[in-house]
Amino acid sequence: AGVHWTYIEGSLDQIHWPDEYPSCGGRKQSPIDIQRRNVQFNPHMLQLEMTGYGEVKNGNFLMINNGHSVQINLPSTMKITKGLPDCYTAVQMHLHWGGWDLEASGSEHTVDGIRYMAELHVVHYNSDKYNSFDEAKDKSDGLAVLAFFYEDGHFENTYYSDFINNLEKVKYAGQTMNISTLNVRSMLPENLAHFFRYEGSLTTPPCYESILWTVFDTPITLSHNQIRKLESTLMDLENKTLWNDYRMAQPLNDRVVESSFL
Ligand code: B30
Ligand code: ZN
Repeated sequence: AGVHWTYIEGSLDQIHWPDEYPSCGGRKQSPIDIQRRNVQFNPHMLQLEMTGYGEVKNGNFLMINNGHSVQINLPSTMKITKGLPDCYTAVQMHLHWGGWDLEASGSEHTVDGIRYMAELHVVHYNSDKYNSFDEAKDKSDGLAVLAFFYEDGHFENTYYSDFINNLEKVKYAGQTMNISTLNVRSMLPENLAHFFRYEGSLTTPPCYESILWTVFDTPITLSHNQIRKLESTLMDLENKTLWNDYRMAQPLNDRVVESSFL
């Protein structure tokens, strides 16, 4: 108690999360390694319908360095209305990444053991069944997260320019800033048809097993410089560079990963 959890260093690193947070030792934990040869094609899984993901102007969206990631709080007008068992309302999005001095990748999910450069999580709660994220976060049908991989390419992704430039303004843990214009759809891959689905957990303590995960196969491309800027700008709770904020793959146990494509 009193000790904040960490990823690698410190007395409450990810190996020891279950000591303080029992759910972290559960049988439906995230992330996982997705093995393509073992996924089950489900032709009934349709592409998600998302409303309110386009450009929002004159908003007031908080961007936060919370010491273990950079997060943008999302407007409740962003919803997933089809393609999941219920309707889900967006809460926040954040990223997980590697470290620039090691040229290390930092996605949480891996595919056939391959770790991507970074990973975006768009977090939603089940607004058909619950009144808030807090009420939903520990319920088995409470949350849905959309996960997207980043790879590095030759061209700058101009839809990420504002986000990357703003990182400097939330350099230190606890710093926040307001964003007035946001277009989440433009920050996602064009093709949203190919995805994996499975039942898992929050990838950080308290690791509640409450997330229906949708992991998209098509990555988002950022330039090498943009990824480097993400990996090197922010500082953590101890004023060290905030990097390698990913959890290792967890056992699949008796779960099945479904895919929307063959
Ligand atoms: S994830 O998408 O599975 N990585 C939370 C939401 C999504 C994921 C992980 C965790 C979450 O809401 N955690 C509880 C809230 N946090 C505060 C916060 O906003 O960022 C409490 C905390 O860790 O101690 Cu950090
Ligand atoms: Zn996450």
